[in-house]
Amino acid sequence: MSNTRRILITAALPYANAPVHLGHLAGAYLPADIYARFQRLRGRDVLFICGSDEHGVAITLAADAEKVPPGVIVDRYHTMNMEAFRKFGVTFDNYSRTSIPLHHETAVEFLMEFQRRGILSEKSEKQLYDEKANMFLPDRYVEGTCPVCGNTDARGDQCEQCGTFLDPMQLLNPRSKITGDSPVVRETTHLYFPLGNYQARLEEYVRKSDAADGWKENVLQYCRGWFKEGLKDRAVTRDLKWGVKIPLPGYENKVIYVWFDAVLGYISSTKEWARLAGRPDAWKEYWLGPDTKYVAFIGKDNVVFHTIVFPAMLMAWNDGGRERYVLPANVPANEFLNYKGQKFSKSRGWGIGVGDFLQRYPADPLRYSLAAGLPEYRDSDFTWRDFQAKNNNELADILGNFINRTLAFAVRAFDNAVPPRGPLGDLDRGVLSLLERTPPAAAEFYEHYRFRDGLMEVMNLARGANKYFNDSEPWKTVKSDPVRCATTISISLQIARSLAILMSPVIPGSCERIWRMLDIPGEAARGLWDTAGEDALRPGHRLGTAGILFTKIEDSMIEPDSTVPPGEVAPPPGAAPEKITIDDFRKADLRVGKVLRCEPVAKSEKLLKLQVEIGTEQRQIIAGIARHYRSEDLVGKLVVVVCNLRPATLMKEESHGMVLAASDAAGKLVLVTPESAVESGASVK
Ligand code: B3M
Ligand code: ZN
Repeated sequence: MSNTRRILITAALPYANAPVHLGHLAGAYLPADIYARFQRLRGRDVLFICGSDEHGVAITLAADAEKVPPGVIVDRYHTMNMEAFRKFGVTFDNYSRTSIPLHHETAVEFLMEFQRRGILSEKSEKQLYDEKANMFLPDRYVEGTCPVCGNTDARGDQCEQCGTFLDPMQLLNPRSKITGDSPVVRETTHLYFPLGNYQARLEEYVRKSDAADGWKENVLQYCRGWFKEGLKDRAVTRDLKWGVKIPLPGYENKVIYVWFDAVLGYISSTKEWARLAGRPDAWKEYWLGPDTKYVAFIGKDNVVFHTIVFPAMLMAWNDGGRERYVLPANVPANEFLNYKGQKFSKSRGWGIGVGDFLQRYPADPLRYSLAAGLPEYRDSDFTWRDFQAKNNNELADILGNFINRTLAFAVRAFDNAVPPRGPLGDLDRGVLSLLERTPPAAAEFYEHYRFRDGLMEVMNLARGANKYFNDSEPWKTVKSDPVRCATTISISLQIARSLAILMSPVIPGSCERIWRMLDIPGEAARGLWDTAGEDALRPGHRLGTAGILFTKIEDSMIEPDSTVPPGEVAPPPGAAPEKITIDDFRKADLRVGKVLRCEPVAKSEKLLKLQVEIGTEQRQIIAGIARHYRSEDLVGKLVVVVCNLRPATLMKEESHGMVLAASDAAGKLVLVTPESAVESGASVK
């Protein structure tokens, strides 16, 4: 797979009903952009496609709320979001929109082809109807109580609390979003796509694609869940006025279901790209080319549409024998990025908009801090402190510092040119070997959609380079051993060039600046990844002008993380935490321990130092329970210990695990202890 040359990359089409926020970036757009930039650096033929999703109830509800036509809403947010992505540095080859005629034609072509071939069936079904507003209530036009988790604000299409996909008819106590009334039930006719007929082939497709390209476990789990439940017919039309019109008698007041048209938006956006490029058929090279690798980046709430619905639609088309569309080879979906403990959400107005953020800070620190904390395997949190720390301690202190001191030295001691190298010493050989290993190691992660780990590899090179500079002490050797000094600076300049290439998928703007400072022709993004470790700066090469790469972010410039700023909603009381699998739970090694000794931690009011016996082993654990227990009361107690927690140092004391406690109504911590005596070391399941 890794020698595929043509790569089609799509990122989910965001609804044009609100500004995109940091959660969207972390979920799909940043990983997709890093992947696209990385693959271009590897010399692959990349096409990166996106656009606005401008249909569906998400749009009409926003329009209803403002009492304006839907067109006003989509025009506003399409422009705003396209601009936010541009400022964030996302390198879409085309950012289209689903309201354009080309898209409507594409969606109608699919629907009519399916209809002509007898794939769709027409059925009458009972649906909710608002008598006051005189309309059917599809999808999000209804809210009510989730039959699965009891959330009283579940939407007609999905419960945001437990993630279950719903049909409005499943809601308990449904109410109309338009009038607030309880709807009545009426019959209506729709076209249905027989998803169930494709189940066996879809299962095979998911299994084979996973085997070939390593799908993410979270994505596979969603698929398994859907397969287990059994795929059912899905209505592909809706009783709405806004959307893609259907040229069939009896369907004058209906439109195509938004998800049926939205996934085809990837194809119509590619067609638009081809037209704009003056090669109207070029889209076929990607979508119909047998050797295209197609990767669809999405957030986890869109998995089913990309691993089941869209592939089934493409299979159905392909069965017609005219053309064969390529199916996604992988659907990398991230978990959610949270903000102050809650999922970013457009519909609940929670989070930070990309446009707002980029008015205050440049894109690269945001790209870097999001990339370093991507929610690849589990939800992660955006915090202002972390953003500040990533910028100050990593970008500025490690990468920026290394580049600046290297260039400053070259100006001062070598007349702003690359000095010649002398014989290599151990330090030189060590860092050159790190330099040689980094591009393939990071590439291996990036090829497998592990962007955090890939970035970590590259940052380790920056760390290693900084240490090399320190240990080589060029400020001393400049006088004592000028040949050594020249060697150090020559190698450091070489690494600066390599870092400009290797970091460019994540912080492209800064890497262009490093490139300018080194005065290398062309752009860093065009340099080749696979040769990034090679020696490319010739002795005598003249350097450009050095400048500050990253500005430190002061405490006063960031917002507090702990308080809820005005205008933002407080977390809903008792919101259900995310569901985990039994395997997730089993990752925690919980065991019964017996407290052997206990004493307060010096200078701490909160901490106690426990020596705990766990089977044959003894460990020190620091617990924040000094306000709730006296040391002498703990000795002999059985506790439950999380044994495989990473060791931590608290008030200069090492802690190897954590004891479990609950807090009572008054906030007092109560240790969890087995109900009757068990041996220490027994595992808790
Ligand atoms: N517009 C959902 C969303 O914005 C939906 C994705 C469409 S991808 C074809 O999250
Ligand atoms: Zn629910």
